[in-house]
Amino acid sequence: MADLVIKQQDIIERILTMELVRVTERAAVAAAHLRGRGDEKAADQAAVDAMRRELNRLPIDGTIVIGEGERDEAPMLFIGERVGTMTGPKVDIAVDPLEGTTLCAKDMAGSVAVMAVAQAGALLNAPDVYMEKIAIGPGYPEGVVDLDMTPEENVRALAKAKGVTPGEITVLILDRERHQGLIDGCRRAGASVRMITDGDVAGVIYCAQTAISGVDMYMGTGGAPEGVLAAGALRCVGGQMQGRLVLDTPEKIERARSMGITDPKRKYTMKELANGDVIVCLTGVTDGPLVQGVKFGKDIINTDTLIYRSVTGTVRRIGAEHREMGKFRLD
Ligand code: VTB
Repeated sequence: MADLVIKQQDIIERILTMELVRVTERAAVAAAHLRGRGDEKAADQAAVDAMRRELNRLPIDGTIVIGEGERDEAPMLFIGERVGTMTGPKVDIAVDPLEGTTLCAKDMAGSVAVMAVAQAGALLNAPDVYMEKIAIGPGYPEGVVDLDMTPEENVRALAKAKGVTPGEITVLILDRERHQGLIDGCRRAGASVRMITDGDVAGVIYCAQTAISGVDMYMGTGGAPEGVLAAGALRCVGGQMQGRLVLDTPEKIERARSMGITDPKRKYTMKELANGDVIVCLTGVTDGPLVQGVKFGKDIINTDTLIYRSVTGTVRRIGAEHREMGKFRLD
């Protein structure tokens, strides 16, 4: 994707920023009703339904470019679905109505409702496949780490750039068997490896908050949709990220080609994953390090949301008290 020059007409109306909060808030509340019930599908479907309803109320001409899969396998918010009132700006939308479905089903920390909105054409139109990812926070020279370097090389290069020993570097990695080589490599270089069971959108964002999270680098293979969402958020707070789709079957290569991806081995930079004016909005479902989960009081529902905007680098935290609990439950 060519580097987009942001023109005035391409800047999404600022007023939308607040409108988006409602979308992830509703999705988060819907999913939170099903926290800890052990039913990932039901929680995800509740979040999808709520998110779709709210999206269709927005004054936008929106297209889902990162969604819940293909039209035939996902009844709602599939790639290519049009959302909004069709009256406002033409935007592309990436959604993960419930990022960390397992975390929600088990009521474990870190599940969120997340979406990104950008000017049309600014988000990588990726199929729902895996993506190799590497991310670090701001303040490092461009290209200090790279997907094509070994884990040892990346750890050493990052330590050198940070002015610390490799032993002082912490790498965050999804706890999966496929990552054993990666984990071993990081440890061989002396790094500490912190594992997460799910939730690599937040995992990437942690890299930009090393002082709080203790995480210097995110590495590993996770969902491509999560990769695009994470790149959008990281662009707002600063940092570097690379992603490469895992297109390991002829079907996936063909699917990607039909979405405009001609080079299946292409390494995307953060800006190529999410370009232009991007707004990323994320509401906690369960408690986590980035945001608090939904709290159900007797008369009030509390939500905690972060909104990132790349064009200004603003991050807003919106704590909301919702008093229309009945409405929240029913509509
Ligand atoms: C990650 C993680 C997600 O999927 O992207 C992961 O961040 C990758 O897929 O929360 P596998 O579970 O197949 O390894 C999630 O766990 C769920 O979408």
